[in-house]
Amino acid sequence: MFLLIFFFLTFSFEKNLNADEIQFADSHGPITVMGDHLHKKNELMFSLRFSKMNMDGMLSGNNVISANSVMSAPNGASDESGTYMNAPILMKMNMFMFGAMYAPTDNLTLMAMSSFNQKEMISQRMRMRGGSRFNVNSSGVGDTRISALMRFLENKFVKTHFAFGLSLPTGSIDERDTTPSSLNSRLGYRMQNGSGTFDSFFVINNISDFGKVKIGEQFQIKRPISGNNSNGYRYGTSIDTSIWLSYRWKKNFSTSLKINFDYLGNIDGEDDQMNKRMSPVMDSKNIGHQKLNLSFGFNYVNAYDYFKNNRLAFELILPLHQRVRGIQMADDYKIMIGWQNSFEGF
Ligand SMILES: [Cu+2]
Repeated sequence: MFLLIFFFLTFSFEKNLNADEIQFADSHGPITVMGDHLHKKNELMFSLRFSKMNMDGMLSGNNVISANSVMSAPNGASDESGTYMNAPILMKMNMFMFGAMYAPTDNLTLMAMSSFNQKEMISQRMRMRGGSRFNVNSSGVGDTRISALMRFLENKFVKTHFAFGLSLPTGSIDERDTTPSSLNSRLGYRMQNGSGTFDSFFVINNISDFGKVKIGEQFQIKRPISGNNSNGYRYGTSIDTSIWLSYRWKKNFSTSLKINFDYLGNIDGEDDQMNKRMSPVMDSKNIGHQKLNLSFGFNYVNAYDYFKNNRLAFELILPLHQRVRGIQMADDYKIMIGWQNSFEGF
């Protein structure tokens, strides 16, 4: 990824494109917003995104709690009375996302997206067991999303489209690693790569165009449609709503400010290979949240002949408010870097 950016910056100082050949930087939304734009008939676009997310410490509801209190106070572990034997301290997630978009007509764009995940979680054992730390890792392909984006309205000031999509369970829900209790124990819910279910989702996306200033809104709702997965559970409904403001400083450079609300409902069922007493991350009661995030980003479009109209975008996401169900890790920050390139005439 960084090599790619390096080549992109090094070899792009050649000849300027004519002004009318350059794409507007803000014709795409912030890089973490998926399916924010349609393409013209016969246009094909490829994208690569890299994201890094850190989670640090624990929350009970919306209060920060210490690792020791997770393991000493009765926290309602499984049967409302016990304590957890381990507490997660830190979690790191890297995600590489690959996407393709193709427009068979001006009013319809098809989109497919998948990912590769690397996750690491560091936990602390209870004092009775020495209080030492251990880490577990997982990696693999995540779930794959396919969707159809349909134009609803487009004029000089407003662009609105809908999308209907399906998330396919290509990510594993059987990630395992060595823990103090077993050499090969199933890892907690957040360490798994997929949901294990077919999920349907619906998106409404709206852009208001005020010239150099644009305001975008996206509403997305997703829910499982295939019953419980093969390990006996399904995630609740999730809602993701974003509103962003972008400003175009130059034709090929814009910055954005985004507020995003992220909701996940309660889980249905549980993975009975996870021992709830082991850790809050293995207890199905500790799933579900409401989060409010603030993001800063930029979009850049290469305006030189080499790598013509290749896009580079970045976004930093910081939590403003988090309320979790039960005891869960707290989001610390997330960054995303993305590259996009479109081709005409297919
Ligand atoms: Cu696109």
